[in-house]
Amino acid sequence: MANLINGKEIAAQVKAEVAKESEKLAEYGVTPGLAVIIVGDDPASKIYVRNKKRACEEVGFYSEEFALPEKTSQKELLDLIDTLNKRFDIDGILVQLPLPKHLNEKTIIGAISPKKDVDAFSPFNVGRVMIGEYRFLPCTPAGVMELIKSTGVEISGKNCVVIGRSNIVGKPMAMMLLHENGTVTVCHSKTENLSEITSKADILISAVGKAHFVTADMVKEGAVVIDVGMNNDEDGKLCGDVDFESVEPKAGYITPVPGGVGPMTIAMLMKNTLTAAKLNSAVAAKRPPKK
Ligand code: BQF
Repeated sequence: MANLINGKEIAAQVKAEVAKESEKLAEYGVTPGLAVIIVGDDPASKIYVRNKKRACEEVGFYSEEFALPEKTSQKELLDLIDTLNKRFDIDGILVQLPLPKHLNEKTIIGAISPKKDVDAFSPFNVGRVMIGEYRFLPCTPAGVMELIKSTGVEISGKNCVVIGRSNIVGKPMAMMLLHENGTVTVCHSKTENLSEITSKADILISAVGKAHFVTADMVKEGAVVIDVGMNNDEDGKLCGDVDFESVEPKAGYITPVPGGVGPMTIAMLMKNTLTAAKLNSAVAAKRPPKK
């Protein structure tokens, strides 16, 4: 039977550390502030935004939600980001993805000041991750790294297989595992002999978006299995990519869904917002805002 990796508990530990540091900043009159922009009314996005706002409250951050209508224009959104880039009380800016189709995601994300880009999605911060010199790591892969570390399993030299090659999870995940000296393979929808590759993985990370995608035959005995998937099963219940029932007995360590990677994504966002606040308050101290 696998050891269950308790993402909720580890996320609580990360948030407790952030809260402690947030208290220290308060002594200097600094309250980290996060702006969350949501366009339209996708129900899943609304839940994610609520989770982020609640986490801000838990760690003592200021948060401001900008719930914009579906029909918001590119210019309106860019103007809002420009305003937030300049505000001294806002340290982190995040645009909840996906955006409605008439908005250009690349342009909008690129408009966020790199110093406030707490999702680390802008080209500058993406490039920083590539060379291993970053202030912010993208929240989901950063959370996955913490979960792997919690097992005590060494990454160095191990076969690490990532299924999925998105800019948000798969690609940065592979880069971060590589920085930890993993031997990294990235699989995707065109990969041939997928199960042959995955069954050699000491550390297997699935970010596919299909329920029951990873089955026991694809998993090496004793492997660390990290499930990044957020899907609904046949009964509409939240589940990951991993067929938990069959994989769990074979894995060495496994994350559940819910309560695995999801809570860590939120915790790492809090960590990034704290980092941003430290960065931006140092700037503010040098250039106090004009009254
Ligand atoms: C949990 C996300 C896909 C696309 C865009 C806790 C979250 C989820 C699950 C959460 C996610 C997924 C977020 C749990 C934020 C993670 O208890 O298992 C928290 O809020 N997430 C997002 O903002 O955008 C997404 C997944």
